Amino acid sequence: DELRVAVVGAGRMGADHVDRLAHRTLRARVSAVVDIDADRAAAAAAGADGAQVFTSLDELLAADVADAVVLATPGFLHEEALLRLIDAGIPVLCEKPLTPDPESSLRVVEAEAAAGRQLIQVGFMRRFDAGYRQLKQLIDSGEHGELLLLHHQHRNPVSPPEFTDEMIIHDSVVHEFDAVRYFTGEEVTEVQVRLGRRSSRAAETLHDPQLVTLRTESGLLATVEIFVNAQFGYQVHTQASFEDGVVSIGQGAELQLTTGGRTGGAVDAGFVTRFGEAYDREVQDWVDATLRGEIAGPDAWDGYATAACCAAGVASQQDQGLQTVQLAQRPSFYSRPTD
Ligand code: ISE
Repeated sequence: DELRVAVVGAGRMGADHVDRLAHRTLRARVSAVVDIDADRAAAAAAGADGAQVFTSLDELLAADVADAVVLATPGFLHEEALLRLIDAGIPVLCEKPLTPDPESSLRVVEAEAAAGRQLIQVGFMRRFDAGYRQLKQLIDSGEHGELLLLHHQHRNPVSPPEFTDEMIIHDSVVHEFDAVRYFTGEEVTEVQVRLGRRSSRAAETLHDPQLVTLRTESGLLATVEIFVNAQFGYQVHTQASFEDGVVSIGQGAELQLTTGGRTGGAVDAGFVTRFGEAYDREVQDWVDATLRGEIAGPDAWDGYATAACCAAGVASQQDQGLQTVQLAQRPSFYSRPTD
C-alpha cells in the first residue's frame, strides 16, 4: 500500500515535509502540494515526482487525490482546515500549534470526538527525538529514583520579523509544554512567565529572553529559558534532576574539535537539522499508522492541552503572575498525555 499525501502550506516546514515524504519516507508519495501562492506550491512540488499543485483546500478535496494531509499552514489557519478534513474523514498530521487558542482547539477536539475516530496527529516532533525517548524511558523506569525537576533551554538564532511576545509562547514554548506533559504523563496546572533583561539583538517590541516556570498535577516543577535571538545557533537542551542523578539531553555535536586555543563541537543552525531525524521518524510512523487506520503520536487533546498552557503563559506575560491552566473535561475518547 502507498499513502497519497497532500502537503498543505508550502512554507519552510511544508517544503521540508515534501522533501521528506518524496525522498526519505517509505510507503508514501506526495500527490499534491497546496499553497495560496501557486508559485511557492509549484516550487515545492517540483521536488516530488507527479505532485499536483492546488491553491486551496477546496480544490484539493474536489480533486480527490489525497488519502491523508500534512497541514503546515500558519497556526491561525488550522481550525478551518481541520474541521473540513474531519468532515471529509481525512487523516491529518497537523504542524504545531493545533490552533492558536484553547477555544478553537477545543472545537477541533469536540469535532473529532463527535466524528468518533482519531484523525489528527499534532506535530510535536520532539517526542520522536532519540534523546527525548531515552529520557522518557529513564523517567518511567525509576532507575535514578523519582524525577524532581526539569530544566529546559530553548534557543533560536534569530526570530522571524513578525514574531511577538505572544508567539514566543505559542510557537516556541508550546514545545516545552508538550515535553513536560510527555515526560511526566501529567497535565500542566500552573504557568508563570518572568520578563527580565532584554537582549539588544531582539526587536524592540519583543521581551527576549523570557523565563517560564510550570507545575504539573503532582507538583513537579519545570523551568524554561526561551531565547529566540540567541545569535550563536539553535540549541534545545533538557536537564532532568532525579533523586539519584542528573540526566542531560540535547548537548548535540558528536564531533569535538580542538583547534586554535579552543575546544568544542558545532551547534545546529536550526530546528530543521537539530530535529531532522525526529521529523523523519515522526512522518514515517504517521504514514505507517495511517495505513493501519490509526495515529502514532500526540493527538488533538495534546494540541488542546498545550493551547491551554499557552493561554496561561500569555496571560502571565501581562503581570508576570502565576496563572492556573484551565482545562475542559477530557473526553474519554482521548488517553492520558503520554499514551
Ligand atoms: C518554531 O515554530 C518551531 O517549532 C521550533 O521548533 C522552535 O524552536 C521555534 O522557536 C519556533 O519558532
